[in-house]
Order: sequence, then structure tokens, then C-alpha cells
Amino acid sequence: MRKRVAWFTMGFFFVVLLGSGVSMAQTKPIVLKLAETHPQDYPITKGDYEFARLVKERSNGRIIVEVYHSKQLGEERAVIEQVQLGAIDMTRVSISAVSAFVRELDAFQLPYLYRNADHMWKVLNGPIGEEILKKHEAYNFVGLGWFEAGSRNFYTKRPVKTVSDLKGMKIRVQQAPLMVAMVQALGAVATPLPFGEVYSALQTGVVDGAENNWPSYLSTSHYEVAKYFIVDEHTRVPEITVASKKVLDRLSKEDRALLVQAMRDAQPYQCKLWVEYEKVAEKAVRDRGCVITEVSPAEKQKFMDAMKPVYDKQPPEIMAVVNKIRAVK
Ligand code: GTR
Repeated sequence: MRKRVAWFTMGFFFVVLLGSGVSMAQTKPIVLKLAETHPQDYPITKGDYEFARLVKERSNGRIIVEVYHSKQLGEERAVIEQVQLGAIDMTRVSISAVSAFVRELDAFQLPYLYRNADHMWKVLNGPIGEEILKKHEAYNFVGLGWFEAGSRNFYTKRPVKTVSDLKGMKIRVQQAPLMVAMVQALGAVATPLPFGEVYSALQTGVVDGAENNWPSYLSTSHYEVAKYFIVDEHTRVPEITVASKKVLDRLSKEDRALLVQAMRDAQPYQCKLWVEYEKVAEKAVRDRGCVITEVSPAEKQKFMDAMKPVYDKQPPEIMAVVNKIRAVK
């Protein structure tokens, strides 16, 4: 009799367990889709994979970040809208692209803002960077953290040696009001276009030039259709990974913290790959016959002076952050 009761009890619990689907083996992982514009082997995409690896490892496989590289989920602007709505879980993008939604980011991408990469990293990894990441929540995003993207430079179909050579040229910019204003300040015609359309726009003459860092100049093959590159280093625009607040609100506080920490811990790895690859990319485009113009300190000053109207147009809230950034030693 006793035996029968024991079997019955065990059987009962087994059925309850099956019915509730709580057996560990049966718990489905949380899958988060991350949209990435760059190809699979690009140093930024490798940073995404490192983030995904850390998330998987630290959650014991409970959370899986799937990286959709090479624009599989669309161009940056469209993807960001989807993230805001909760249709895509997260994306790694340039802060320029997000600045069309989170205008406070302008304070972090103004021309000639940072003295060098170290200065930028002190800002981003310090309280000022922390504060702007938090501000993303007001726009239905969660700012997870930053990646390195070096400095941006102009490249054109016709030779450009000085700032005045850019006058009247049609220059592709990212789809961000600040980038339009920056190129206009140089007397050029700003043409905002998605990243994936730039090659054909250069080829067909829709634009005369564009601007980006060494790795993107190489990976997109823009150098084939715009071989004059001027090292004016007008901006340092960091990359950001933003998640959908709607999606992350469904996770526990601990899991959200795990994502943020994994992103932070992927950063040094991505930065290291970036610094190495910048050199590789620069050499590759030089070897392929691009005409590279280095800028003298005096000419660089002219670029800086030309950008002054961009600063003059900034609202006081942005300038308050800019002044804080400048004060970081
Ligand atoms: C790259 C950046 C991309 C994209 C691109 C562009 O440097 O990594 O995310 O924003 O620039 O110019 O559109």
C-alpha cells in the first residue's frame, strides 16, 4: 500500500512538472536579435560577437544574442526605429544615427571636440557617458555601451587638399541633422544617405565625396570610386549599442545588468581590434593607390575655424555638456 502511494505521489509530481514546463532542460533561452550594418569580419562586428559570447557564458546559455550582420535587418535609421518600437531587440550603430532620435547625443559628436581617443574614452566611460546612456530611456531605448570607431575624414572623387577645396562639393553625410550642419559650415552641399547607398552615389556622381574612418573606407570599397582622402580628422563619432526599452523591460533587473556589464567588458577587446585594424586598413588603401593628403597644423586650424558656426548654433543644454567634456583632463 505504502509503495503504491509513493508511486502515485511521484507520478503526480512528474505530471505537474511536465505540465508547467518548468524543467530546466525545457526552459527556452531568451533570444535577442542584434542588428549590425558591418560585415561579419569587421572589427566592430567582432565586438558584437564578443558581447554575445559574454552574455551566453555569464547567463549559462539562458540569454542568447544573435548577431545579424551586413544590414540583414536593414539600414541603421530604419533599424533604430524598429528598436524603438520593440520589433528589433538591439542594434550596434554610430551615435550619429541615433542622434536623429536622441538629440542630446550631438554634444558627443561635434567636430574637433575630443583632444584624442583617450580623452573621448575618459568621457564615455566616466559620469558624463553614464548620464547620456541613461537619457536614452526617455526615448524608449536602453543605452548599453560604447565601441571605438576612430576619427572620420573626407574622401572625394576630385583632389581636395584644403578646406576651401570642399566648397560647393556634394558630400554624403549620415542621416543626422548635426552632420548636415557640419558639412554646410564648410560651404559644401550635404547629402544625407543610408550607408549602403554611398558606393553607387559616388560612382554615379550623385555625390562628389563622403566621410568616414579608414576601416569603413576600405570595407565598403568607397576608395575604388573616391580615391582622394584627406586626413582632416574632423570628428570622432563613437559607436553605441542600444536595446529596445520595451524588450528589456521584460527582463529581470539582474539580466539587464548582465547585458550592460557584458557590453562594457566587450569594449576593451573591440578597441584593441579597432586600433590594429585601422593600421591595416590605412596601409591597404595606400597600397591600392589612393591619394592621401596629410593636413598641416595650420590647415587643420582652418578646418576647426570653419566649424565654429556649428558650435554657435548649439542650444545651451548641449553647450553645457560640451564644456563639461572639454574640462575632462
Ligand atoms: C561607420 C559606422 C556605421 C555607419 C557608417 C555611416 O563608421 O560604423 O555604423 O554609421 O559609418 O557612415 O553610415
